[in-house]
Amino acid sequence: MIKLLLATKNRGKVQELRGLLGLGVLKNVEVKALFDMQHIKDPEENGKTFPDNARIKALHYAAAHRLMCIADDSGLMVDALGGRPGVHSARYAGPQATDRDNNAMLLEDLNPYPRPWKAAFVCVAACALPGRVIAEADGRVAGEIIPVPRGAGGFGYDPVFLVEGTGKTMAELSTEEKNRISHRGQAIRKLVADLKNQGMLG
Ligand code: ITT
Repeated sequence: MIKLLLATKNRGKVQELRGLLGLGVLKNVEVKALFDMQHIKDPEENGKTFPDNARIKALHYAAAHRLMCIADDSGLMVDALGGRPGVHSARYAGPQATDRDNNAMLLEDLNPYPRPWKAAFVCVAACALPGRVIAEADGRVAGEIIPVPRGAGGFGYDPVFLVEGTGKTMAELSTEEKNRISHRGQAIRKLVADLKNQGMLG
């Protein structure tokens, strides 16, 4: 049995990643999350890009726990804001910001700009063994920010992100529907295909 560690402290991501890696996608693989492990210090996420930060997290936890690790660095890029909040999405409204704080700040910052507020969710997933990154993949989904949040699913900016071509916000989709189209779903499916090709996962 191979142990695979999901190197994230975001419970919304854990739920989606478990859905993406479960249901027979992986054989002989036990999927663990950081919450199941002994606590270790977080890495400093000081990369300037999504791939930098995904690698930092995957390498940090792979070395600390001596396990194969998958990390994801993701965020929202808004055209009118020149691509912000980007890699700073988790802490847009400050170091202790909640999802609600971040959404409020985003809508405040977008207020002066004419709609539509075009945006995209971006994700880079990295897989590492202790000391080396063995696979990396990305995903992107287009949409627009709406001024009044809708839906109770997902996490983060999902209630204000209207998914292109669906008429629904990400928060109005079930986890399965979100995983089918999301930035994270795309990245993880590519990552898993690569790892299977390499014979690293069954
Ligand atoms: P870990 O680093 O522990 O994985 P994190 O939440 O800090 O958790 P990131 O640094 O990758 O992770 O920041 C991602 C942020 O981008 C996240 O907190 C949300 O604010 C936003 N985000 C990413 N994917 C999202 C999604 O699917 N739906 C809504 N918001 C998302």
